[in-house]
Amino acid sequence: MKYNYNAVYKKGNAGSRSIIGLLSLALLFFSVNLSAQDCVTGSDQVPLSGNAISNYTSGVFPDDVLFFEDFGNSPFPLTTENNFGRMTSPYMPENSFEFGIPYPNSNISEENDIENNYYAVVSPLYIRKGWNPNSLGWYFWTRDYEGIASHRPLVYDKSGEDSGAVMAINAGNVQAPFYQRDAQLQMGASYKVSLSWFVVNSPSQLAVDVLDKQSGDVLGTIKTGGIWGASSDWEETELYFNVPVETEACKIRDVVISFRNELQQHSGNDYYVDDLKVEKVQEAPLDAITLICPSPPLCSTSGVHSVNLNSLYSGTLPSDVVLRWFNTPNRTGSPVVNPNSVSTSGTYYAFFYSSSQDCYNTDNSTASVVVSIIAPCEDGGTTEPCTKPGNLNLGGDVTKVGISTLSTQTEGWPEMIHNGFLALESRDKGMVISRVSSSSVVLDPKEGMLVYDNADNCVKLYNGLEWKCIEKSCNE
Ligand SMILES: [Ca+2]
Ligand SMILES: [Ca+2]
Repeated sequence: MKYNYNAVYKKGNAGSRSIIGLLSLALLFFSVNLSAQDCVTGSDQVPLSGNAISNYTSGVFPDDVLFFEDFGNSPFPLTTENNFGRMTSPYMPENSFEFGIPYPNSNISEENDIENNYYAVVSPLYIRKGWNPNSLGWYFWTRDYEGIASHRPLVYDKSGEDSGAVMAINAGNVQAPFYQRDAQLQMGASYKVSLSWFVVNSPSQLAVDVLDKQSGDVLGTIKTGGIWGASSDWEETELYFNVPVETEACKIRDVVISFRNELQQHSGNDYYVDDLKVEKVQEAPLDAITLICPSPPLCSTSGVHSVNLNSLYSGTLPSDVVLRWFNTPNRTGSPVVNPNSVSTSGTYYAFFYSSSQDCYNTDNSTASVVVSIIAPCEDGGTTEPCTKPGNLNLGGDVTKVGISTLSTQTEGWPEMIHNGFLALESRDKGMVISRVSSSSVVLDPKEGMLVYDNADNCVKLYNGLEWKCIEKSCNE
């Protein structure tokens, strides 16, 4: 369809003009019912850009690299306090590989030895230090930095530094994920997943799943080749996937990219991974997979439960014209009262309306959008997220410290507020917390830290892993 708006108005047609001539101007204004096609010329339909779903907004993707992981460096010198250089990863999924606690911090040999289904982020040169020195029988990971004899050469991480860390994984019979991260994909784009892996004990095979964050659906899986003999050097692997172009039925944005063991085998299947990277690329090889579309979500945790119909208009409004929306193609019933915030699923039909001419561009609109409002997940998706005021009547310790701008404080303030440390009081002033250009400028943030992010216009909380806007949700 082409939409070509000349924004030319004409009033009436030849037939109606002959009637007009017999009528007074006032009568004309109130009684002549212009046919819709006479109201706006150039087109009879309103150009729209697709349908609307309440938990989806097209993203902005300034960075081509979604994430890169080199696992940093093991602490040095090696002590029992720092687990002999062994570290955990915040991206190890729950209920998957467990941290291989070294000896003597743990007396469990499976943990010390990073046995099947255990892992550690650690420099390969330091692994042996976590072994029980009286039980080195199963020690096979690599020669350690003290140079104890082994038939293997020293294995360094990808950085080549002594303390450069890898994720050491002892895979078993379960196709367990060992590293997974949230990411936002751009529809129609192509991505490259690259990783380096060193098979200490063969055989091994890895896979990467792309999961829909909302539904958990696996949208695509890409596998490395299998390695059937121990590596003599790092294996560099590049895997690719495409994201389908956006359609009314297919919207992908928030995903989880999950690296996992592909080979279901206890024996062998032990390896290091390093330099995991996911980045957008101009194009993928011809044999790259394309993600499938996720099933529609049953409920939404996005906090967005309405859509703006007017935002779907893709043209330039002719002068003197506003958009009006109806639930029927022939404008029966009343126009939608607040099209900027529609919270009821259904099909909505668009019309141009000229208030000065009091007419619509057509009697039968085929310009429609299907609105899908995804209920919030709280309470089975039946109610909006809630907030509740704190209970001030619980008793307990009083709040001893207060800062007030009032010349006369409220009687009993701040002791009347229970179990607090510090109370602030003002009739007309707010508390101002640190305002930063972006939360990313905060070096080494601490869990529980708060800032106001000027770029995202929200108060953000650092949860120990990432900064997140504080949003409306139930206090339970
Ligand atoms: Ca590394
Ligand atoms: Ca194994």
